[in-house]
Amino acid sequence: MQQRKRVVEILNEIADLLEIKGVDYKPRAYRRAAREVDSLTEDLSKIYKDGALEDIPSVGKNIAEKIAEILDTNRLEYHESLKQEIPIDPLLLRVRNLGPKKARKIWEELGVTSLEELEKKLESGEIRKLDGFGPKSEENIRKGLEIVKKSQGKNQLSDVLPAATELKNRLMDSGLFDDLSFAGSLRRRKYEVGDVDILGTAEDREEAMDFFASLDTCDEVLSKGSTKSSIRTREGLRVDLRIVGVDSLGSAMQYFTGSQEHNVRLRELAISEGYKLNEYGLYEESSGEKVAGEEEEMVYRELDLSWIPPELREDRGEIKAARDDQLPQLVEIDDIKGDLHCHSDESSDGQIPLEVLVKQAQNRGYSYLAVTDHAETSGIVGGLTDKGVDEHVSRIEKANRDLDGLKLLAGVEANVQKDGSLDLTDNSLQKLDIVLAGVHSHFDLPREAMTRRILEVIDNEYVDVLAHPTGRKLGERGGFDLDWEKLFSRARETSTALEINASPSRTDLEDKLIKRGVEEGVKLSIGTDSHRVNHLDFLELGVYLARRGWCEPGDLLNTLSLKDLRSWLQSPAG
Ligand code: DGT
Ligand code: CA
Ligand code: CA
Repeated sequence: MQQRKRVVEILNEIADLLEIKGVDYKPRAYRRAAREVDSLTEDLSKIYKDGALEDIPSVGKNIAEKIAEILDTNRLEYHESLKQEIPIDPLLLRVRNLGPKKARKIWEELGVTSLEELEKKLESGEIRKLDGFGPKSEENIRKGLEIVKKSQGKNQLSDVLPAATELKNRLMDSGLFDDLSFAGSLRRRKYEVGDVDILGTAEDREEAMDFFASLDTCDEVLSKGSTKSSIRTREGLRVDLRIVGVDSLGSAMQYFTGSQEHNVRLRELAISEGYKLNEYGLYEESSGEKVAGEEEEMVYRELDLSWIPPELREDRGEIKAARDDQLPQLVEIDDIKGDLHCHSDESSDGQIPLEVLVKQAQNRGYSYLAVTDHAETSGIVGGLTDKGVDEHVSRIEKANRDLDGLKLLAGVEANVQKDGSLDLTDNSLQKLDIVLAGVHSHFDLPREAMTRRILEVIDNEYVDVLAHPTGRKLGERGGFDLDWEKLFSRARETSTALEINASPSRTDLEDKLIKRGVEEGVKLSIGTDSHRVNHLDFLELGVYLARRGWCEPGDLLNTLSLKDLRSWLQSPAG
């Protein structure tokens, strides 16, 4: 799993470096291959073992050999030599508004190869003096830089969770541990995770730690002791393992799950109630007697709180809610009846044939799946036109005739134009079961204009769901500047759902805004925005995100039965 990521990363970096060199079309070949490898559902090392690398679409002999070298040695000579030639930190290229041409220019003229140097040159005003840059471009680069800096050292949950789970299973399989769980941000299911925290008990701590440090995925042992050890894996992920005593497992879980803000608040409460709280237990201040430690739930219980699901532990009112017995009954994966944002191969950037979408939905036991292809002008030619909508609807109808227990919804992801209008006529929109509308251009409008634009979309009687409402892309661009109060209340009034886009690079709405939406009584809709078959798995991430946003089943469209969903979609306000 992680090896695949490493291959994808290297292929993309090669493309970046070749672009900086000004090489033609080769970069595109590497990028295409990277995309294909990224969307494989089969294990890459198995494909390699079977000698079938060249069967991967867009992978020819040359790239196949390179992939093999990465799988064998975890590095690639060709990549290393390119990096020598062009010493630019790949992170620099992630800065929005700094394409390969500009990156090359600031490297050649100002010697900038890293984020730090870029920041210095922005501050000294040297960037704006370069040909083709100017104050506006300086400002944009500065914004882009902030975003890349913020995501530095963070990993997406979608990458970390499978890798960490595999590692935890291997530890467990050794038979040396009695019990192992995730703690930290991973247990809280944050969409970006710094390091992985694993916590457990073991009879022979030394032996257990020796095993951990000798895992073949371990690239470097950062520290090693009998209660805590840290390693860096070959894929660059840092993992902290803590072994604690059985009698303090619960309080250690509580402490190391965090968040730090939640812990500070909890400790304050404990003190005000006459207790002392740390990772070893909850103690009565006066007598020193330990009243909880073995079980996490008891730590909360003794403080007169109900147990707080880890996703809520961010100091956003969860402790008061736990005290008042007002915690939400969070949505669970089993409550979900379908995916409301998927692209078939009718979208030019989509790759999933309709039959495959059907199969995937059936495998997951969905009652419905919305096929929401792009409309024509979403910056991508080859989307649905008004004429295409008729064909799309009849294709979906035809597919539904053979289906039992699952229905496809004929949908579209229409494009929001600069003035808030859509790129399909009302006549087309009304033929569809579900209409998503999303912004794919003009991301930088000032607050007032952007708010007016989005309200226009919400007011459109045909729009059911506002797709990826903030437009953010992790590590690339921030969300729109919007008047959220207005937006939430109008969405509620018009029964327009706001999307929880589960695609890892979007995670949009984010948890804080989801929570506010829930408080305002707005409906939310989880969609994976699948373009490749393995993207359908993102649904799970969408549920974690919804839980972090305090969503109960009733807040989501995805928990409705097909019948109720249809009537919600058809009701005049829906
Ligand atoms: P990350 O790794 O940056 O995604 O975020 P976390 O939350 O996993 O943070 P991490 O790995 O540094 O520590 C795990 C948990 O341990 C953290 O959520 C709360 C607890 N913790 C660690 N250091 C401290 C501390 O100095 N004070 C308090 N109150 N809690 C701490
Ligand atoms: Ca952590
Ligand atoms: Ca840690």
